[in-house]
Amino acid sequence: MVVTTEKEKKVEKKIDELTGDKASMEMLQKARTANIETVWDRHEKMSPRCKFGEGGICCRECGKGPCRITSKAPQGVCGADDGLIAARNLAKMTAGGSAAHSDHGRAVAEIFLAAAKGKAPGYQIKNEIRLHQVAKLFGINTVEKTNQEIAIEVGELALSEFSKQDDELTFIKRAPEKRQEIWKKLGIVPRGIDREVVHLTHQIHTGVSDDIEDISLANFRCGLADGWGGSMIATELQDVLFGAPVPVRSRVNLGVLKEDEVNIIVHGHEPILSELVVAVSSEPEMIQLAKEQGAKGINIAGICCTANEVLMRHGIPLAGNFLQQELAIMTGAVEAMIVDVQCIMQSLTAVASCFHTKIITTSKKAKIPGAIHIEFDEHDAINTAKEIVKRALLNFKNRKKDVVIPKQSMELIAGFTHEYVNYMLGGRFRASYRPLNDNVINGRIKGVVGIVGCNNPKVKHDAVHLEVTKELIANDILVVQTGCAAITCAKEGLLLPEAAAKYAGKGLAEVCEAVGMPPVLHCGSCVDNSRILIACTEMVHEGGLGDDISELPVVGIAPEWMSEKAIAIGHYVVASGIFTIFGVTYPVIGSESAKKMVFEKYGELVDGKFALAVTPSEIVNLTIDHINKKRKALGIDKPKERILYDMEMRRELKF
Ligand code: SF4
Ligand code: MSK
Repeated sequence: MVVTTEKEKKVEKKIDELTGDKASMEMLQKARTANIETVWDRHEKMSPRCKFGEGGICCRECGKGPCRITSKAPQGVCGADDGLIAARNLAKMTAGGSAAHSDHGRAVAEIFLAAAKGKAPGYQIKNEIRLHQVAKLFGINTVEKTNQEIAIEVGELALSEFSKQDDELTFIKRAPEKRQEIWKKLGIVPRGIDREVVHLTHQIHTGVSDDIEDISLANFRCGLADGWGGSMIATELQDVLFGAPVPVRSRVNLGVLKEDEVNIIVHGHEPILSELVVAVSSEPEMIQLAKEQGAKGINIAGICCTANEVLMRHGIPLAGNFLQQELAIMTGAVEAMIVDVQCIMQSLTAVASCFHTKIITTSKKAKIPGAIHIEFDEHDAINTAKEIVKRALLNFKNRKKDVVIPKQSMELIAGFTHEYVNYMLGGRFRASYRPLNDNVINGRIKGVVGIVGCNNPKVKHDAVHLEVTKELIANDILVVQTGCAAITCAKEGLLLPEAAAKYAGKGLAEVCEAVGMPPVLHCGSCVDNSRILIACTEMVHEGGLGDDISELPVVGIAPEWMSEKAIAIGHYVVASGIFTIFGVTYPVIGSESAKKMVFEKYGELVDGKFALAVTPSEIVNLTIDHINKKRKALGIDKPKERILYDMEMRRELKF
């Protein structure tokens, strides 16, 4: 158990400076009282941060280093300057983030193919309509083929996307033609995903490319391989295998945990095992076992993006976002936390050791000292899921007395895919983005903003997300969300249709009320940012808002980002032509030339660029300025006067 010493306690910040979420405040107070260290304590101990590391100008690429750039030593031992070092470090983050998302996509493709071949009991193709849609995207001739044959072809082609040596990724052709032309001209159309990650990692190895523009282009190509490749494959195949999400009601925050039931938390990113955990937990045999242990039932809840996945498809409640993973254990009411990959803190086992909670790792890629490892086996996945759930059930009797579950929980509606938005706005028989485009053109909706990404203890938990989101919807900007950002806004009630009347501007509220939708749309997990790319593309194809994504009044924001995956996402979003604002910090701030590259030159290259804005008002101002600029360029900046027809004018209408 890691404890906070008395001396350290003296410098502790007030809890309400660390998080804006009341449930988290209560659990943080419990942690402090019990001297249990959390992410915020460790963050505090890290201060002051190394300026070289923070600015991206520390290089440890080789044994001659580490080299730190100062005015007295403007080059590393090998001659690398600050710009090169920062650009290489940044690209390394994109490579790491792309690898993580894409390996998720690969894991889904592997299980998809095994399921199609009948070699993965427990999995079957749930959505045949989507299967045919995805087959079409891959150019598969489906005539006179069984669904099984089609699924095998889809699975094989999806897996081959990772190893393409020279051919471009299939889903690239989904982008607007003008965008594809830009990518071709710059030579950044991505090839196989594995190849792009390896290429970029090679290019930034010491003594290879010393040209930061050249590195930036490879950085874009690797990011595009993630967004229009690995992540998109994950999203598409998950929708076929597990079913495409449709709006679903559920609840969010630590208050979803139940005192009288066995609480199992699924945490991480890949829904492959959690889908089966959800399925087996409702089996009578399991419920009976729970009752035999003295519990009334089994309650599954989620953290991070595994949570978003099972929420969207099964209505499983969200226990919280990234910074709440330790706090969920602090309730003393969690029998097991089942983790897969990504965003899982090593400290979970230390916190769990103070309670009865079992941390169960399930991926061969993700092990934690002190956790129980029950490896997921696709050939026997149901039994793996049952074994894990049983461990949780048998642990109920070990609960200690200090169970405290915060009361806070909020209702939400999640699961707005770009396909569903079609139906929601256009109606079942006229599915189309026309109403969205029309409302953007007539100014009821000023623009669309994607607010995505993590929490980061460097800024007050949830606070930046909430302030930015509320201010944007008040300014008639429709917000779409994924990841932990979506969980944050769910906790505040922003994912409910009623939020429109309370928080949205008049125009956006009118649209929301007419359609019955929330002003903030939950679009899924981190890999589902690919859904936002397709939604933007649909807006372009629908017409009236320019020929390219870069012409749309849209902005991407990651207000509380922390993961390398955010940098990868940022690069494919920027390369897709979207102005993208990062909060907290940006990892090249120590280098003037690297800053010039990402904050200015990127714009000249791909008509999308990054900006760094830390405070909510800076973020909102930059966003609204950009949207106004785009509206002006499209000639839709002034509200058109409504023309009222008199009888004579009506007679002249020729129908
Ligand atoms: Fe230093 Fe160059 Fe080695 Fe980096 S690659 S550690 S700058 S010598
Ligand atoms: S889970 S990547 S903390 S959004 Fe996708 Fe949240 Fe960021 Fe992980």
